[in-house]
Amino acid sequence: MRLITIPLSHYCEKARWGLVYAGVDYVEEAHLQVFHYAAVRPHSSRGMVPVLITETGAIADSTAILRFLDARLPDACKLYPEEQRKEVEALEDHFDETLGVETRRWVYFHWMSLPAREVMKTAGQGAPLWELRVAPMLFPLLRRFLGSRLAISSITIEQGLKVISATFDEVAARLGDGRPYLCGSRFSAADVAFACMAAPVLLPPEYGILLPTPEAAPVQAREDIRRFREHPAGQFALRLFRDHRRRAAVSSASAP
Ligand SMILES: N[C@@H](CCC(=O)N[C@@H](CS)C(=O)NCC(=O)O)C(=O)O
Repeated sequence: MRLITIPLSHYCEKARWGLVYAGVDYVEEAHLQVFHYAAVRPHSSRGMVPVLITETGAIADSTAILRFLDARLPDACKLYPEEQRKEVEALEDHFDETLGVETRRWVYFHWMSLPAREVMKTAGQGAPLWELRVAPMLFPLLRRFLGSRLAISSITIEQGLKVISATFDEVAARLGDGRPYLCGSRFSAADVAFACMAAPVLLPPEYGILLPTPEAAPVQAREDIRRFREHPAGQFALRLFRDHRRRAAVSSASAP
């Protein structure tokens, strides 16, 4: 299978996580933001990544990809266990549509303030050489386009931080009864979605591309990262990355 990505995207990270978990061999076709349109438009009218190209067709959207992969897994390893399907799906949608939107806006706001060369070191991993050569020249235009596409302003960032904090608090409250995962004793798509959507403000070392360490993040972003990393929900997401990010379903299910 072939996964078309913007490598930095946390929605793409969710699809990568699902592919590894399902034990699927795949190649990643990475593109820089905006350059990705040419690759995905034939498969997704919305022009969004991730898109998974399979033998039977293209699947756009990280949730659709996880559901497709889940159909291949034995019952004991499913990311959408039948008896909890509704709860898992509702949480996954909630994290994708609220937390993910705000953490993405936050990360672009801070990283786009860096020089192109710095941004490219992280965002360009795996992208074609020609895109890496052309992008720095277009950087002021890209910055303006993305700023308007993602509605980035100091007001939206401030409001977004409140949404991120509230979601972290909700997650911490849910885990307050001592359960190891969001829906109880079983690792599910809700955990994958939360960990991935939270990743931009946590910078987990196990992420599918190399992220900067918190010490190397833009100065103004460091206090938020420290705060979210120390939050119980941040600790939970970091644990999910540590314990589950690279593990295939079978070994995960048989783990103690
Ligand atoms: N709900 C979608 C969201 C995907 C999404 O927002 N992808 C972003 C990358 S982070 C994208 O392709 N943006 C390109 C654009 O909006 O032009 C999913 O879960 O896959």
